[in-house]
Amino acid sequence: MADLGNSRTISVGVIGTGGMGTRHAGNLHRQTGGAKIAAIFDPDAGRASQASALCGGAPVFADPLSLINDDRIDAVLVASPDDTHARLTLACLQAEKPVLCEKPLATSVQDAAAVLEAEAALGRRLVSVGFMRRFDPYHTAVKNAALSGELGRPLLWKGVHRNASQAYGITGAAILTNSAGHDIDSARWLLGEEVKEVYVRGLLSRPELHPDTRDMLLIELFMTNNCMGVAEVYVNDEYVYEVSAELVCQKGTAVTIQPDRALIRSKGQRGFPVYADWLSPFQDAYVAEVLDWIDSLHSGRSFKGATAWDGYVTMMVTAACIESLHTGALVPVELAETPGLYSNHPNL
Ligand code: ISE
Repeated sequence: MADLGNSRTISVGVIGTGGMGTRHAGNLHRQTGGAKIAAIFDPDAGRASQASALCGGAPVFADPLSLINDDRIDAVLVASPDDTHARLTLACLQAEKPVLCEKPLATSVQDAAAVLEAEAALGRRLVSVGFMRRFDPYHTAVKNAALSGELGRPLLWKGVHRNASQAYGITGAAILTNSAGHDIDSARWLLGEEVKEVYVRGLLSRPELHPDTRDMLLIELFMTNNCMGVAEVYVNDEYVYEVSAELVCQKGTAVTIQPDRALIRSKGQRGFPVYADWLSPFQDAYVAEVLDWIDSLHSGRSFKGATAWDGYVTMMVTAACIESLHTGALVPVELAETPGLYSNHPNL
């Protein structure tokens, strides 16, 4: 792998230019001095060339593997569909290139474990995972309040995660993998503890939806050190994208507030704007995430966000949640000791 720990510009290839990949590409292009978008791939050529135009005309590649293996590319950002993440991340590890992979790291425990093993075999951390709430100023304020010690020991994490709508037919398992992974990561990160048992219940919110859909999920997490988490994940509320996280501690609480920056008075009403998706409310977090990633590549220090271990653990917990949803049972999460490669990470 090229030595990135100097002042030259890091050439980043972006794989996947849907809403998320295009947002990352634009943020990297506009906000980071030390990096440039040097390659784009998307199976939809129109989308790829639109993203390229946004980033100063970065070359569009014909396939993701030639992008990863191109000598001019120093680092890769993967924002393709969920079920391609593990395979593309493995290809980056094989090419010994740093990769920022959107969540989830994988869609099965087996694939997540394969990434972890490949990184362990290299003996250095090249994989970063895009759990962007770790960079969100509202979530980090809650984390800092807990770390200050002023609130006493955290007892309970409470999450709300709502989406306006989902594709017809989406299953509870897919919602747990794609959406609830954020909440699992948020609970681990804010409580500073691992999940040891899960209990999940799900409802179909309307009779006209596919019978296998479970779009209102209640997730209970029982953590190490005798604390707990509970999340409502409701993904068809028809009105808003909304996320919050609260820590209830022995002597106080801390909760994120929605990033509403203006009180709007209009049409006989006074209120706050709400967002249809996650891109605007988490824009600051996405920018902070890519800036930290690029800075970590320049300086050689660790990325402050989630590692392959966090991506793997989230997949382990997700698989337990899917089993609980399907069986109605309390399901244990059997985690091995944190491997040495990840044990010095400041963020669990
Ligand atoms: C997306 O990555 C998110 O950030 C949202 O919170 C989530 O609800 C959505 O399903 C994800 O794809």
